[in-house]
Amino acid sequence: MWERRYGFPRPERTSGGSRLYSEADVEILRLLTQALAHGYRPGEVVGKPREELSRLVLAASQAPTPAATGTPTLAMFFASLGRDELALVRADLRKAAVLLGPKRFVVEVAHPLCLRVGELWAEGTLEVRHEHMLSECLSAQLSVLRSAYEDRPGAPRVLLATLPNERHGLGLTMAEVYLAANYVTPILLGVDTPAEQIVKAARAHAVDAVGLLVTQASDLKATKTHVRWMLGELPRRVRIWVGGKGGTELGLRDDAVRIVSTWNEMDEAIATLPRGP
Ligand code: B12
Repeated sequence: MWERRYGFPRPERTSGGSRLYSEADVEILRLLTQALAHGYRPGEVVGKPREELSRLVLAASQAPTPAATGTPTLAMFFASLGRDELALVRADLRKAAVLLGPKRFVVEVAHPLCLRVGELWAEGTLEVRHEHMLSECLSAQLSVLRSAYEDRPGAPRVLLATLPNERHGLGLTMAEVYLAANYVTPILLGVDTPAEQIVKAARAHAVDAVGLLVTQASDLKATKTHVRWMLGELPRRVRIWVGGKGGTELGLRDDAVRIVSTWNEMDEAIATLPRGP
């Protein structure tokens, strides 16, 4: 349709009549996809040169996005939680997910809620039942979001797990949705997994990277030992991404290890993954 309407792309044809796209056109098409995801209409962007599209996509990705009208605030979630009104917490999570979409839901709602519930628990404002209930509600909502994505053949794959004795799993579920929303196939192995099983799973699923979540509750010395061992066992092309506050404290220096402590760093890590034809 774009060929007819905008004169772009103009693929060559094989002898059998199939369209044959140049590398340059594919790159422009990728940029166009990103521009559309930022809300541009095809008529505004198709036909623009590559440099202009790159600039426009970069600017759009850095622009602060206004909160969608009616999105429940963090204070509203904690007020409902404090009153044990779980139906309201669930309903507001659903509402936020619909209004914001999966990626913004993770970045603007799930992640801040996760961090704040930890603080409120530490200062004694919320009780254990509140934090556990919120974690359950968040996990359930994130799973719903994840289930909306089909695994795409040819998409890069990232295995997600925590090492033994690390039971904080919400970060993995957030990473799972974030990756799926970025055209990456996440494979969730789960928490408290022996290093040897992570390596076996990485091989069995032919993943491109292994994402480990390391919180401050992790035994950092043991984690370092496990990661070093895994580096020796994994195929050399497989990178290890380390997320979580503990990850920044590990002090691991290896080209195959990437510390992912912000969503921007997650975007950068995703950009390094191989993309199929
Ligand atoms: C949320 C949370 C919980 C939730 C866990 C819910 C769950 N199912 O995971 C609840 C409230 C239930 C909980 C319980 C406990 N917790 Co807790 N918890 C936290 C908290 C606030 C966040 C941990 C987390 O999930 N981090 C991951 C994400 C959410 O955070 P992030 O690093 O900012 O994420 C960024 C990047 O790392 C990246 N990312 C996120 N996930 C991933 C994953 C991958 C693979 C990658 C690549 C990147 C990535 O994306 C984000 C981009 O900005 C931390 C404090 C903290 N700020 O880290 C305490 C904390 C880790 N918990 C702590 C403790 C002690 C506990 C408990 C033992 C308390 C208790 N006595 O019951 C229990 C045990 C939990 C368990 N099951 O083992 C302590 C650990 C202290 C220590 N040195 O041992 C901490 C540090 C809190 C504190 N200040 O005391 N916890």
